[in-house]
Amino acid sequence: MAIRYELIKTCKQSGARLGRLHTPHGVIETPIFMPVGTQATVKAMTPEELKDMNAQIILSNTYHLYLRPGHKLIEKAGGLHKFMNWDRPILTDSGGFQVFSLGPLRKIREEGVEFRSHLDGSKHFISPEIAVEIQNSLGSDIMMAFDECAPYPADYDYVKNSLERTTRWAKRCKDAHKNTDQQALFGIIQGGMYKDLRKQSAEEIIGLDFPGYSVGGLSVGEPKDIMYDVLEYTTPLMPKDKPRYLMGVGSPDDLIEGVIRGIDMFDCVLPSRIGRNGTAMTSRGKVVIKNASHTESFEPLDTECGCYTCKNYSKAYLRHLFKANEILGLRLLTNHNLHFLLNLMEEVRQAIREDRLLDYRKDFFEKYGYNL
Ligand code: PRF
Ligand code: ZN
Repeated sequence: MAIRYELIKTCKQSGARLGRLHTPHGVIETPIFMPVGTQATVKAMTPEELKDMNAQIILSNTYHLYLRPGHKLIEKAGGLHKFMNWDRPILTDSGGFQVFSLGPLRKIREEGVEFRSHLDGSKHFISPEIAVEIQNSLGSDIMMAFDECAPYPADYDYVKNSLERTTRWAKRCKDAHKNTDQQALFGIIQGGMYKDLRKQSAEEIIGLDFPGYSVGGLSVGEPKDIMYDVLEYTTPLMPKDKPRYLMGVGSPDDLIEGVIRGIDMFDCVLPSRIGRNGTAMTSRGKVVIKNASHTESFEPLDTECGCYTCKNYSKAYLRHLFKANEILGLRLLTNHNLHFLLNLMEEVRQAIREDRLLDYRKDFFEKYGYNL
């Protein structure tokens, strides 16, 4: 077995889980946020900078690396860890979600998905077997099954067909995956916003016995209260002795609400993407750095933050960098936002240790507000 999940304790106040995930590239403390490095780089950050902010695991994408530079090239380079100079754990998403985001550029068949590259329009085909083969070449610690993420809204029959195909594909992924000692393959639960379909998917996927499970198909445009409700229904159906991953979720409020509902792992492009656009997440809500109100603010982005950016630079300077289109500005905001979310998860872990996560949530929202 490539990975082992150790449940250390559950928070007496909230039921949230504190754990450790042992992987071939080291131990991850959970709950954890995973910065996204779609193209074998967390945009604008070096691996040293990621380590300085205590990133324990990053996520990368099968679809993008298959198209460019090609998984065979990365295999030749000695695998994704070596290629990108990152020696801590890596999780790769299967490409399912990315291919389905292509809209009219793709065609779903039982065998797999035919699509055109977003780069040059060339024709490609990814099946469950091919998604596994690509991720085997990349050498990620955790691989994801090839699934279909139904859009929101979608009608009942569509979601039912789609989750049943996702189960058949999950089985094919499992059969195609051979080196289970070095790489763990996670199953993905779908079922849209329909509880009985979530139950069906959970039972089918868990029945296939994967070393970890994710909840897919959420945070696809539905209102937050629906997402929390579906999540709250789904996590109790999942085994307690395996890690649980909520895919594509990463706003501060969703991380806290997800952990309270029993989730251990999260990933999202949000902190890095909005950072490059000049928006910072802070303990007092979001800061849009180009706003005129920051022109003469010689304070850091967040007086409570210990990141490199906040220790060394003022909002006035960061605003200047963004107004002048200087590349350092987006590096500094990316660094701050990722540090902010990683630190938030460290605080969440500490609150679980001390059985006070509901108190922590209350304090957090009182300061932070609900503006992201
Ligand atoms: N499936 C996969 N990747 C994903 C998702 C999914 O449903 C989501 C949904 N939020 C994000 N990333 N394979
Ligand atoms: Zn900071």
